[in-house]
Amino acid sequence: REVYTVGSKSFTAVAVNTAAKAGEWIKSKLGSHTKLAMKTSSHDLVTEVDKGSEALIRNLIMTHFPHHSFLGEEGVEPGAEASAEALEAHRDTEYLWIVDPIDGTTNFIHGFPFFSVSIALAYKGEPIVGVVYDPSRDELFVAEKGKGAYLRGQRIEVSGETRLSDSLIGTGFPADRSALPVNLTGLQAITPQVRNVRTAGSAALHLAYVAAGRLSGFWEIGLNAWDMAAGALLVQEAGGKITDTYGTPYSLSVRNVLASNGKIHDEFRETLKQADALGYS
Ligand code: 2AM
Ligand code: CA
Ligand code: CA
Ligand code: CA
Repeated sequence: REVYTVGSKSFTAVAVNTAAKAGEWIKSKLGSHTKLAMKTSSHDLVTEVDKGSEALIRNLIMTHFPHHSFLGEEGVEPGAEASAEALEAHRDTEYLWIVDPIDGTTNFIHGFPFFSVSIALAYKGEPIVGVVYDPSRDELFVAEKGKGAYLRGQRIEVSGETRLSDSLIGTGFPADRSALPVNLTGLQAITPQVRNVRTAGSAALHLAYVAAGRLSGFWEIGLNAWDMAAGALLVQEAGGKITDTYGTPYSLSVRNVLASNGKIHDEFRETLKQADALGYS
């Protein structure tokens, strides 16, 4: 792959090449990750591979676009306040790259092959390019604002279910244990109403699966901008809907997310709402 050509590459080409390169590198480190450090708890881990992947991505992107800004998970202190501050610091930034160098670190550490690299470019706070790469399956999901969402050169679309009872729904269990009860309450309300629930451990990949019609919908509480920026554009460009759990349209500052094929969105949200499981403050 041509990765080092400077000057003439489109934003999307750089995002795609960079995600592919980082993903290959991550995959090569599977099973031999080095230092394991706890960020906030034993539920929240980071490896040298997360940091190495972020450095690789940052270097490639900044080589191509030195005047752009960069926001990566591993460059921000853990916790909701630091995340909000980091985002706020970029409020007036025109071009901001938002990167999760490994989404699904827990899976990566355990060798469970469901993790991804998520790279988005936002222009004035709105994602215009989104790439989610799954190196275990060599699946690269890419979306460009107004131009659709693609996998292996084919356009992808959200699924067709119109009722929750026919839906396959994804969710994730928050690492922040204080947010866990509300997620479990939501799970208790949703599970009996849907075909089944999957929780595979990468929010970015779950969103890509909603875009590709493999999941009918997805919700999760307490996420950060880098988990969702690329996946949100994928969902939108694949004809789906993404809001926060309260129904407010998606923005970079959303933390409690609800994404769907659009057709089940209201029923999905209403079910969580009736269980008082929309979020926590
Ligand atoms: P990560 O693997 O990049 O950390 C799984 O439910 C999702 O939660 C993943 O996207 C995971 O991203 C994210 N996640 C893990 N720890 C988190 C934390 N402390 N706060 C918020 N999100 C977290
Ligand atoms: Ca993390
Ligand atoms: Ca993440
Ligand atoms: Ca991560």
